[in-house]
Amino acid sequence: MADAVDYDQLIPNNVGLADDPKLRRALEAWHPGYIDWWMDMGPDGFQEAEVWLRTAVSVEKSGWAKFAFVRMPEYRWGILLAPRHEERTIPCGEHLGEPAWQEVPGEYRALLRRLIVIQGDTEPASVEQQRFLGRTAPSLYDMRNLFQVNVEEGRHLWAMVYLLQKYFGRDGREEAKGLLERRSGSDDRPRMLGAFNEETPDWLSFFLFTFFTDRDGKMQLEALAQSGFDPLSRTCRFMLAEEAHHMFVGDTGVGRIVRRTAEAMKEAGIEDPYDADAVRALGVIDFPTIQRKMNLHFSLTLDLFGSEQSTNAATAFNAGVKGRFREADIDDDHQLHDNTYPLLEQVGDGFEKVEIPALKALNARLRDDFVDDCAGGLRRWNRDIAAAGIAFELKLPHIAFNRQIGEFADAGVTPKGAIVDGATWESSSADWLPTPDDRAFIEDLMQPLHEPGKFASWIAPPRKGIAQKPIDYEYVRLPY
Ligand code: BYC
Ligand code: FE
Ligand code: FE
Repeated sequence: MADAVDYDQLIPNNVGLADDPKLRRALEAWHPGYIDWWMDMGPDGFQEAEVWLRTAVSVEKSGWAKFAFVRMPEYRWGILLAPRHEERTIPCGEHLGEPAWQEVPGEYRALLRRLIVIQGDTEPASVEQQRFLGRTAPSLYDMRNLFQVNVEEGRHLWAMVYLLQKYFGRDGREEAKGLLERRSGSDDRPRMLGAFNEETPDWLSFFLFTFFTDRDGKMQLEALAQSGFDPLSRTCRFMLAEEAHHMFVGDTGVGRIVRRTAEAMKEAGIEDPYDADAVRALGVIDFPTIQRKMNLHFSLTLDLFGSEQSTNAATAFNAGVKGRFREADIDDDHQLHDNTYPLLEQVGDGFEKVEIPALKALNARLRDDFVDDCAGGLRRWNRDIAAAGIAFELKLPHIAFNRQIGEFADAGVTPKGAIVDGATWESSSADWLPTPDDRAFIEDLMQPLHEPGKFASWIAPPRKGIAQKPIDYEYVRLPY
């Protein structure tokens, strides 16, 4: 079977590594550095634990994963591409309709390399950011989900390193090395994109990160899955299968925190969501704090889409190297020479949609698609708050709020979208973003719970376990 995954190799793969000794040597030479990085920067204190993890064993739609207890450093990080469609053509840009490339076109080599390196850089960055969270896991179930996400982000790094080493020769090998050298938050060698140098200090941040930032990952992977460079497309299509679980972890994680707060308030007869002292005394996280944390993670994630108006994005689309979200379903000429896109801009003391050339607005468009994709989660969370009879609604802040990149980088804009002067911003930002007090409260709350089936006071149990196992399954066997 052409797409069967070969697990007899040091590096499991379905890319015929056994028949490509040069590439195999390059990857095997990179492997020890990867393991060193994982031991240094991977889950701190849990490298010996046995974790109920899924490993991809096939790229078929059904039955692609198997579950087993694995120590994370022994996880079988593999190189897996979704099946090739022989007839696939380039879906956009000036090469529209031409056969997809199986090799890197010389003229787009630098462009492709840059996109692959940026994608690759985010994967280990997130593992670094989440490194200490195992210590404060609210349950074994949650700890297992964290580690599942971590090993898969590690595999996503392998996925990009494979492309670099197979298709980009010596510079690819250099870039692959660099991916193991940069560090999230480092002063001298930081990760490439802003949000990946921020901290993920607690589990509310982790769940918001997987809800928002992994969802940027999903959107970017969807756009790269449209690439005319077929190996990149196939790699991203397979990564998206794993990404769905990361989004599930975020969506249900925030949802369970929200549900627990709503239940606890109802039980205690507290109706005022702004009575933070009373709510916090119940051992749950008050909604305004959740909202402030959400404001932060949402705005950090929006910056990852780059400038709303971008010639880089136009170039990548024109070249057929990066498409739009669900390119094939969009009803236009897929070249965008004459199309416009309504871009939200600051006009005077308000915001207006201004039609600009669609080619220049591709980052804004993907960001808009992202915002739409977030709506389902918020709707579900708010339903649970309303069901408990509490008058509070979680809302995404305005897209211009707290931005560092693009159109709104210099604007002072409130979560509701009011434009304010610098002094007002400074004096009010504590209402909108997490405060040191919020942080201290949450840090205090994050006490580990390692008894199967038990959950910390601030989070509801999940509705069901993982892969048919019960909720009280011992998902992580700790070595002590
Ligand atoms: N921070 O035209 P511009 C994931 C730079 S997440 C720092 O505005 P462009 C994951 C930009 O590089 C998905 N720098 O933007 C999630 C450029 O620099 P140079 C990751 C930034 O290029 C959770 C300059 O500003 N994948 O997978 O159109 C866990 C002007 O660029 C930032 C990708 O992002 C920033 N936020 O778009 C684990 C896909 N934004 O070249 C994993 C690949 C922009 O002038 N990357 N800059 O020095 C891309 O498609 C594009 O590079 C970007 C930026 C969308 C990121
Ligand atoms: Fe990833
Ligand atoms: Fe992810």
